[in-house]
Amino acid sequence: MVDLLLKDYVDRRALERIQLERLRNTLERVYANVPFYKKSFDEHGVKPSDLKCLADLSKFPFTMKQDLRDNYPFGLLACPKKDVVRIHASSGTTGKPTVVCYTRTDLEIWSETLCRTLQMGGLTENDIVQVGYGYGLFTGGLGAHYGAERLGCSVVPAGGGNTEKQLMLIRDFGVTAVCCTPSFFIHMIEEADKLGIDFRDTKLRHGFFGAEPWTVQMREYIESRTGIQAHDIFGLSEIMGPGVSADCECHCGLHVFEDHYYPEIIDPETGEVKGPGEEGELVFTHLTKEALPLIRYRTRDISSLTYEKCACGRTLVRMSKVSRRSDDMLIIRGVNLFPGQVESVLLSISGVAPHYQLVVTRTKAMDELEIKVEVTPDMFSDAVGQIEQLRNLISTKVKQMIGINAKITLVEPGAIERFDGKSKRVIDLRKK
Ligand code: DLL
Repeated sequence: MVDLLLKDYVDRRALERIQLERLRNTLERVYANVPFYKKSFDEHGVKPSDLKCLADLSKFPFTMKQDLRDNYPFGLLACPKKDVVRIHASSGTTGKPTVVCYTRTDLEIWSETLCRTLQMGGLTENDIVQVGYGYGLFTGGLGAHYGAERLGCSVVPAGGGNTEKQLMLIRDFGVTAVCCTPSFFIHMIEEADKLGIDFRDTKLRHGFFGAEPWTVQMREYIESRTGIQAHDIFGLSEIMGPGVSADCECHCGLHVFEDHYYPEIIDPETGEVKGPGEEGELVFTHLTKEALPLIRYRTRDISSLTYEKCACGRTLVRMSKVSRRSDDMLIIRGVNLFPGQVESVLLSISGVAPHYQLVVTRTKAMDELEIKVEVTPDMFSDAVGQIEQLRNLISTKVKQMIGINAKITLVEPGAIERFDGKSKRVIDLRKK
C-alpha cells in the first residue's frame, strides 16, 4: 500500500507530464471511437493534436449531463461493449438515469482512488469498515466497498437504511469506520441516543461522509457528538463515483486524485477558465477512464482550486468543500440563497437540531420562504417563552446573515423526514 500512498506526494512537474500524456491519449481515443466527440471536436474546429500543453484543454468543448442523456444508454462508449464489466446509473429526478460503464481496469483504478481516500483518513488494514451507502445502481456502496477491501480492511456491507441494525453491527463487530451520507449518520446519532448508545463507548473512530453537500458546522456537530473524525469524500457517478477527491487530516480542502481526473474551474456563464483560488463551476476530464471517458464534464458543483502545498505534505491540488451546486440556488424575492447557508446559521444556534426543511411558495407573485426547524428534545420540554425567544433569534440571524425575512416554524423532535441516503431539504412549490 506504500506505493499507492506515494502517488499523493508526487513531484508536481512529474505529475503534469503524466497528465499531459494521459490527456493526449484520452482525446485521441474519444476522437477515434466516440462519434459524439468526433462531431463535437470537428464543430469546434479542434483536434487531439492541438493539445500541446495542459492549458490547451480549454480549447476543447464541454460535455454536459444532457449529452449523456441524449446518448442513453451506451452511445458514448469508447471501448467494445464486451470489455464493460460493470454498469452503474445515477437515479436522476427526471427521465432516464445517467448510465456509466467500467472496464476491469476502470474498476481497479476506482478501488485504488477509494483506497487512497481511506488511507488519507488514516485507515489501515486493521480497520473494520461498515459501508452504509446504498448498494446497487448508486455508486456509493460498491465504490466504498471495493476501496476498503483493496486497503485490506474488513468490510461490513450493511448498505443504506436499517438504522438500529447498523448500530448493533457497529457495537458488536467493533466497527472502526463508517461510510455513509452525513444526513444518514446524523440519523444514526439520534437513534443511538434513543437506545442509550454512546459512540464513545464503541470502537468507531472515523466517518467518510459524502454524496451530498454538508457544512463545516455539520462536521463539527458530528465530531462533538460522537468523538469520531469526520472526513469529506467527494465524487459523482459520471466521473467514477466516490473517490474523485477527499480531505486529509488538515480539513482544508479535498485533494483531487488528479493522476486520474483533471479538474478545472470555469465561469458557469461564460465558460472561461478561472485561476487558482477563484470560485466557479467544477469541470473534470478523465485521464485514464477506458469505458466512458468524458472531456470537460460540467458538474454544476461550485468550488475553487488551490495548488499551494498542503500542510499534510501531499502535492495533489485541493478543491474547496462543495457546499452548493449552481442548480441548487433558490432566488427568493431577488435574494440568492443556498440551503447550506441556512444550515450554517441554524447549527450555530443552541437548542436547534440538525434537521430542517425549506419550503418556498408564491402568493400573488410574492415569494415566501418558510424554514421548518426541529428543536432539540431539551428545548422542546422548556417553557413557551423560551421557544418564542429561539424563534426570534433564528429569524434575526437568518435576516442578518442571508438578508431574507423567512417565516420560522419550530417543530417537535422527529417531525422532519429522515434520510438513509441523500437528503432532500428544499420543497419548492412555486414550480407546480
Ligand atoms: O453521490 C457519488 C458519491 C457517493 C460521492 C458516496 C461520495 C460518497 P452522484 O449520485 O452522481 O454520485 O451525485 C454526485 O453529489 O455532483 C455533488 O453535487 C454531490 N456530492 C457528492 N459528494 C459530495 C460531497 C455520488 N462530499 C453529486 N460534498 C455531486 C458535496 C457532494 N456534494
